[in-house]
Amino acid sequence: MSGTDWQEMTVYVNGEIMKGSEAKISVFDHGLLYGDGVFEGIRLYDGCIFKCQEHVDRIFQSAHALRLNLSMTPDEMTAAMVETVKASGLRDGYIRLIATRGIGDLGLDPRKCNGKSVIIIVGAISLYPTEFYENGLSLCTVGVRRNTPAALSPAIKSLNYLNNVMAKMQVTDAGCLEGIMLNHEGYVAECTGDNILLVKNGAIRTPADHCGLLPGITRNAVRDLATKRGIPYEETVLILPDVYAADECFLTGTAAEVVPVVAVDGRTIGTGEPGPITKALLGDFREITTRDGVPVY
Ligand code: PXG
Repeated sequence: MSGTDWQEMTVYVNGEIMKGSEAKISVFDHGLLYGDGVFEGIRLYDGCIFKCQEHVDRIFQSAHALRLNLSMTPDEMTAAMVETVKASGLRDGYIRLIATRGIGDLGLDPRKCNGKSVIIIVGAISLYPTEFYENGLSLCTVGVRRNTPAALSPAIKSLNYLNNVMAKMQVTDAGCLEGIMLNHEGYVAECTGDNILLVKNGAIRTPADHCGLLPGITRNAVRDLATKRGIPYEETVLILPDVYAADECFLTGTAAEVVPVVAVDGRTIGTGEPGPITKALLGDFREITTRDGVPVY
């Protein structure tokens, strides 16, 4: 999403709801000082928080991996999101859920933190222009490798997103909107903020979690939709030539939904137009967005 009109967004900070222009957190919050926190990006479709349970589960898993005790239960977190969305009055939008280690001192020691910063931001969403859903995206491969899981697992959706930010700069320099990140061994991992999936001989192939990526909630939704259609779905190890030789390629993500890819590193993918399986899954996905979640109103 882009940061337009942040002043007018609705923000929850530790139990209080206010306008974006009034929301403040401490300069001593370790989320700011060290990226010591976790987050989720969630969509609101026609008054329904899409895959709410899955996102709440994932933020709790990310927090658990970082030994960060969230100051509320999953149900309380869902209730806080519902309350913030209601206060915004929006039916369609984007929800950013953030939890940090809270206020500490200027040292790293997490024991000194109060662990009490939960922030929820509700605002409008800016999407990829519709032409990309109709004509497809062109990707490049970036030089920045995805974090090695032994250092900081990409499966943890932490506030330390510098790996992705550095990659995104290369994407932008190359004149693209999204780009492929390889893992530390040179296998395909994912994109800077989206998962990547291929179609080859009628089957879907996507990098397995052990390749070092964020297992996307949108990707899981697409896996379930593909299974319903009887399309084989495999999580495996992929190299760039697999991508170049695919019949179809598409990305999944909360913001992107399902977006076709028609070129990678100057090679045309398939026919050079969004493929039939990609289009079918995009249609299926749009149908579940208002059903598969928690209704707010
Ligand atoms: N990989 C990464 C690295 C992500 O950050 C996804 C895959 C897709 O996961 P979901 O669960 O959304 O299907 C993400 C999530 C942005 C932005 O501004 C993108 C994400 C999160 C926050 C911001 O582009 N994508």
